[in-house]
Amino acid sequence: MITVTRPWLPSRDKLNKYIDRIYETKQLTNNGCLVRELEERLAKFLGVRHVILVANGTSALQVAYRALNIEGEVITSPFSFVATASSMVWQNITPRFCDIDTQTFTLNAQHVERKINKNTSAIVPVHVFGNPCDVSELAEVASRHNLKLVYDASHCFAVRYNNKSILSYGDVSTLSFHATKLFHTCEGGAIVTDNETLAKDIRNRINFGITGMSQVDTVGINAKMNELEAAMGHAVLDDIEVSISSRKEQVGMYRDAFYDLVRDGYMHLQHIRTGTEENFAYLPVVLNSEVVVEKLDAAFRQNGILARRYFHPSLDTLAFINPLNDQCAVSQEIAKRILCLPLYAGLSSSEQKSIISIIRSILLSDL
Ligand code: T4K
Repeated sequence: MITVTRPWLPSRDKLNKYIDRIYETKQLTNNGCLVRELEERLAKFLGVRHVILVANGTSALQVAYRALNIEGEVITSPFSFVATASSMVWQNITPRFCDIDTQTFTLNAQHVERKINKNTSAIVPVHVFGNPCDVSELAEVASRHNLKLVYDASHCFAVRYNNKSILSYGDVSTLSFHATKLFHTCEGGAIVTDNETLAKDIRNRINFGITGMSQVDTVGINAKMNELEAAMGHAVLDDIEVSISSRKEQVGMYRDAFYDLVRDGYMHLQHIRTGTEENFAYLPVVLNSEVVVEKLDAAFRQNGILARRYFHPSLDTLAFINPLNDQCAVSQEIAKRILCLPLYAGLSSSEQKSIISIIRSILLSDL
């Protein structure tokens, strides 16, 4: 089976080198040395000030909302994985969905301002598939209305924008290090911020609010990463350049192969914002109708290929996370017509050629 992604698996020798440390220290969790060292390595590699490792990308969002006192209504994107919005509802925050841009698939910053009311406390845009949002416009809107700005940057490991890490925009950015991500720790995530006081508060909150042997200062939760996950993170980080460059080659091959299909209007690709250094984590294609998507998906399955309809359905169509019934026509339309293609180190060029040939035969036969 060719699946949409496959986790990067470092060599057993490399992983064992880190796991040996756990056997030496006998520290399995609670801020052990592998977690601390991984935080330092990641901060350096990503070019950011504070990286706080957590249990997963969803808890990264939840802790960030809590630490920033986010409540009431939050403006966010309907074109994302469900965790972006369900993490809000879980904390009694009401998501207000604002539509996306047809080309970049990120929040349409001009529409955001219209959704702001007296109950709004934050904006949570998503750099979807690693494509940067309109960060300067969003920063202006947030500052004009005194709102917190939290980027769901789950797809953005190693993405840079205008010569700096995309994670350095906003009050906080969150990452997912799930097994399906470019950089992973099996399960895991991180909260990234430049603000020292906030970083300290977040560190306390992910460990039950405990600040000393007999001291608990605030409401916290258990959102810690453990040492085994950190060991995997170290080993994956050792190989990250290889993993990115192999994806870069594959994305190049897809883009070249789709040149005429895009030119002749059979599909369109996400417009990557100028000034972006990409991480090649996803390769979404937008087809002309849901019928074509279903046809292609069926042809793929017949050939043992499992592409994925990320992100379908559009989150504004889910009543349990959209109590105020916001409607986002662009997101609904893109969600129906999008398909993410297989992309991972280890996908062979002959496998990629057969994926491309199936796409061409379905799209060109659909005249
Ligand atoms: N915000 C955004 C924007 C996100 O995209 C996500 C997560 C989050 C927040 C929340 O972060 P976390 O709390 O998850 O850290 C996957 C992931 O579970 C999820 O992390 C990710 N986004 C989302 C986009 O994709 P599924 O249900 O599509 O995964 P699954 O299990 O179907 O895996 C896809 C393919 O990957 C499989 O067909 C085979 C392959 N695979 C998967 C796993 C887990 C493997 O080969 N090995 C594996 O261990 O959600």
